[in-house]
Amino acid sequence: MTNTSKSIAALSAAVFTLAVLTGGAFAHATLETPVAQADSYYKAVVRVPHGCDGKATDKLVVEVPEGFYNVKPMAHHGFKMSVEQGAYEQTFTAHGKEYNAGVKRVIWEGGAVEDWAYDEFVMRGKLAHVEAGDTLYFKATQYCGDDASVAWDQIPASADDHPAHPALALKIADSGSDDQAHAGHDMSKDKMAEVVMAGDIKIEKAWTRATPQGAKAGGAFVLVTNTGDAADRLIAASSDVAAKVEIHEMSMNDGVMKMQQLEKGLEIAPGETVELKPGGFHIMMMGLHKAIAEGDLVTISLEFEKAGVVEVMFPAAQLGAPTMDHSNH
Ligand SMILES: [Cu+2]
Repeated sequence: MTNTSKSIAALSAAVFTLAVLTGGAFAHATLETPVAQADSYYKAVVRVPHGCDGKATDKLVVEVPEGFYNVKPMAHHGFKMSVEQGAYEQTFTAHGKEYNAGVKRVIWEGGAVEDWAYDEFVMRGKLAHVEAGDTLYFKATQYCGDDASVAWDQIPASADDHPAHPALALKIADSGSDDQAHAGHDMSKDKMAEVVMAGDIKIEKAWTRATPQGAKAGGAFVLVTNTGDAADRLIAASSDVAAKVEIHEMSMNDGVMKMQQLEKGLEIAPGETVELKPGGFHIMMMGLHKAIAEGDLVTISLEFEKAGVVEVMFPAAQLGAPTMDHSNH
């Protein structure tokens, strides 16, 4: 053990790990992209949704799982970054070179993520010695001063097991699967919709579309799946691009298409997938500050009653892509 890891172990033992937090009632620490293809490069974006019961997070330690190699962490503004090297269980080969050891732990410390804030910590590496169906678990611990921490280190015993503090799961997808098309891509380059998890809620295939100059409203669409066993509800949304964002329903009433705000939000029943699409449920951006152009990435925060607030990127398709009449806004 290195000196640093010894001091971390001592610190872990000494700190009071909060046990009052229970699963589902708050957002877990998660990976922004929870699915990737075997043997691909992967950017692990560790999302820290809150502090430790009111206290700011001043340190984050992430363990690099076996199967994720040649890891390079990204510096984080306001934090000092360090790494610990360790032996790989299996030899990793890249460009004809063999590696038997590398970064096994990344530490960001000395900064502050307030309890009311959200932050992301990033590392990049290569997935190897894994196959479709495998799950890699990134164990992460948030420290908040000397007397509080939250360890995200529990590995579910089965698919039905929902521990209170799950380790961050990365599912390895089958190369032919639909999931794979969304995984491992650099959003800014490919403008591909990402797969986002917020607690038990899975959000994917988000998209919006370009709006005509001067348009005051635009729709946004997404697939939302409740992977948990309690109903949740999409209750609100907001974005920097519009004065307000609402959850709408479009329905046929006495032969007339009507659009209205869902005052109580949109229920996502356990095990169900709800598609927000043109002509049905949709997210409505109202009072657009400027036109949305094809290829833009529009960030919308979606708020779920149980899963909490999650930021989702909506890539914009071309103007007029599957039409929807917003004339009654
Ligand atoms: Cu609408």
